[in-house]
Amino acid sequence: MSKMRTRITELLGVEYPIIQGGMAWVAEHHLAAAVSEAGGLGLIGGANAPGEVVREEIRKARKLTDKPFGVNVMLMSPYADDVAKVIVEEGIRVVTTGAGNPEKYMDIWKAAGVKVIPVVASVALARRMERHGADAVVAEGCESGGHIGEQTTMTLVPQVVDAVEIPVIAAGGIGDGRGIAAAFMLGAEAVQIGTRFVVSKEAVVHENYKQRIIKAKDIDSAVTGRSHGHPIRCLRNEMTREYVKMEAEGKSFEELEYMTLGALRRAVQEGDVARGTVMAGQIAGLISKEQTCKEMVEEMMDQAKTLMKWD
Ligand code: TUI
Repeated sequence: MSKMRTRITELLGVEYPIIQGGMAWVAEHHLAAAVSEAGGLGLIGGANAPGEVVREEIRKARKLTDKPFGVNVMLMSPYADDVAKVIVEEGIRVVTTGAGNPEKYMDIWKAAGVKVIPVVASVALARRMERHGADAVVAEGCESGGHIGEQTTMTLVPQVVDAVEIPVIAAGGIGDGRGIAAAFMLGAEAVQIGTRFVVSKEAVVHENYKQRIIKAKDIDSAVTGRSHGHPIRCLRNEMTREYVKMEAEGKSFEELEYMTLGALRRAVQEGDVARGTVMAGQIAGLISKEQTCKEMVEEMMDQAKTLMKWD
């Protein structure tokens, strides 16, 4: 298969214009290494983990691959400062950030030569990140799983592409080569894929979680947390039904948060897909089988290249 070069493949030194989402509990060293080995950019999700846990994950990933991989910093984490330092100490070359504004870390990362790619859900934040020296941005639409903004991928990506000079990576609702081709038509130079990689063979995710994604239909996700400004997309279950009911009753942010404490871990590791949080994007309905990351990447790229007559 011939190469598909964009400013992003050059910036990251990867074969294909595909980066992996920084999914909490899911994006650990096995998945990150497998996506990088497949020719994309794998990422270790810092999530709510302490710096030392992330350091161990980085070291374990290095044992599995010589190819570049990055780290995603979840900015609402109480350990974000520590993780930001560990990234520099471990010589990580690429960082993506989520759920906030990474400005305060920009100087230390840039000084260390780390490529910084903030995930944004608005044009305003994309512009601001460019001014602060971001190397690229991920424009993530609300089709995504997990913490989301308001704009759809279809509307956000071209507006961000027009607003900034740096390259744009499209995210949210992309799960096959058609999605990649569509993202390129909107002006993106790479895509971020999350939900599809959750069902990869290499992802250390409970079989129940993978099966819920594989069996999901188009309308099976719900958004919780809109009432307190932290919307999260996940697959509907007992937990989301109860959450939405409590939100309608006007329960406080603290009460609602208490209910979801540890719920993502319970779903990912213990397979409690009834009472746990099964974060996934709207594209879950399209995902029908478990494959290796290499099979996924090659299938998606073959399809995208045919559609774009890129060869
Ligand atoms: O971050 C994500 N997706 C995530 S993070 C996550 S873990 C979490 N758990 C509980 C509560 C919150 C997070 C699960 N999924 N995607 C990237 C993303 N970032 N989407 C939207 C944003 C975003 C939203 C608002 C980025 C910045 C922002 O405002 C920043 C500012 O200060 O303007």
